[in-house]
Amino acid sequence: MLKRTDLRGSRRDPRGLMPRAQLDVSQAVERIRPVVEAVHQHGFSAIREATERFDGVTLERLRVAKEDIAAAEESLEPAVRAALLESIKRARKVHADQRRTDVTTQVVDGGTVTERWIPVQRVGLYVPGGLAVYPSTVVMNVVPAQEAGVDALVVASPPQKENNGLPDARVLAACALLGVDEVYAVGGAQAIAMLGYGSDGVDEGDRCEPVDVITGPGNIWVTAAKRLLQGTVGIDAEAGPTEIAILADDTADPRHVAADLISQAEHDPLAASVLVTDSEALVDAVEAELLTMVTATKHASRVQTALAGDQSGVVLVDDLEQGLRVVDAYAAEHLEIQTRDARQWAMRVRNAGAIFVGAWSPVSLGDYAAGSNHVLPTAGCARHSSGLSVQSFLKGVHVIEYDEAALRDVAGHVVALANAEDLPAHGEAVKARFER
Ligand code: HSO
Ligand code: ZN
Repeated sequence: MLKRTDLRGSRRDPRGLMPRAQLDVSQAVERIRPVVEAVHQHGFSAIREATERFDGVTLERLRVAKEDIAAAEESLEPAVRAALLESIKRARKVHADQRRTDVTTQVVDGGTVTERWIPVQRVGLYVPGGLAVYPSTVVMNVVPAQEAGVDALVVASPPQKENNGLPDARVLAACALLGVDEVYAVGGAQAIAMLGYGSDGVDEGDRCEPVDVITGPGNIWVTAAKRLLQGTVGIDAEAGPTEIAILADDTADPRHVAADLISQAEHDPLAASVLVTDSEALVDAVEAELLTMVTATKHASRVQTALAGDQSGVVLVDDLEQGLRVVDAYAAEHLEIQTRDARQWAMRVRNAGAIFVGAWSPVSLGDYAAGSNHVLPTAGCARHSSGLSVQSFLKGVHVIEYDEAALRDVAGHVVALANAEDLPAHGEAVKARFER
């Protein structure tokens, strides 16, 4: 079911040889541009029209009433509540440790530079709701923003026909458990535009003020809209269709490997599941497991499409050294290491959104309850970007304070550089302080 790419004996750079989705966000940007522009110009009426067209829901208001959020929390199944609370607790523990402290550097006597970490003021968190609904994503977005000290948190999530045009009840309940009460029943590109530009609503209480940063995963249209809004607002790394890569040797359990490949394929027909191994025997065993497991799984057709797609496959390598080069070139959103000495291999990986070490750390654990964040860079963006964290909601600001003697001391250098750049007024600004 998985396409095989045999890189054994190949000395070529593996980057272009890996299975990867052909989806092109820049084309999607052109498709959603009219929606985003309409929301920018016309606000509520454009959001309403787009929601009718894409979600088949007629919006009466943008904002979800507080009573509806509270009711969703009350109706939450006890086991799901307990799981969400545990997930929140673990995520808080990890993200609290990511808080930054301001650092003051004494550059010279009388001259300091302090780096202050200041939270952004208002953040919009997008929670998808297409093929699946994602209360866990509420946790993964809200917890780091709260730990960063963000003042205002807003959630947008698509309206569900089955929930009277409200976002999914479990998403609303997760908001309630986290103390978030500004929630909009808007999804897709129109939600990103609403968060970025703000929008009027049916009345004053229904307005959405623009945010400073938008985070959260989404489908290609959401990702495209975030790319379009970047600059107007800050965004986190682009998180598109999910990916799992597994680096495995002959010690890996084929059932675990197959189950984990299926677990992320379940998200989306465009999801990518990639196995990188030096063991042909493992590949055969995994294929055999997939045959029975895929037919038995609930979302079999979605999983089948994802596994058979060009973005998924098996990559055969000579040894784990080559395997390491391959997974680094691929830069997966999630990378599992199921090998001998797994931790040692994991410590040598450079490019991955998150790394899951050994037999007992599957990606599903990280999706829900490891304490780590599951909003991670996809499509190779792990080469340059990090997953969501407290840092995503902080800005570092330098505060410079020199006294007279310290400025006098360095004045000659400032004047010399100013003259070298033919910007003499820069130098004058320093000299003026010492001439009388
Ligand atoms: N694997 C997804 C996150 C998720 N999985 C949410 C289940 N629910 C992207 O990291
Ligand atoms: Zn997942």
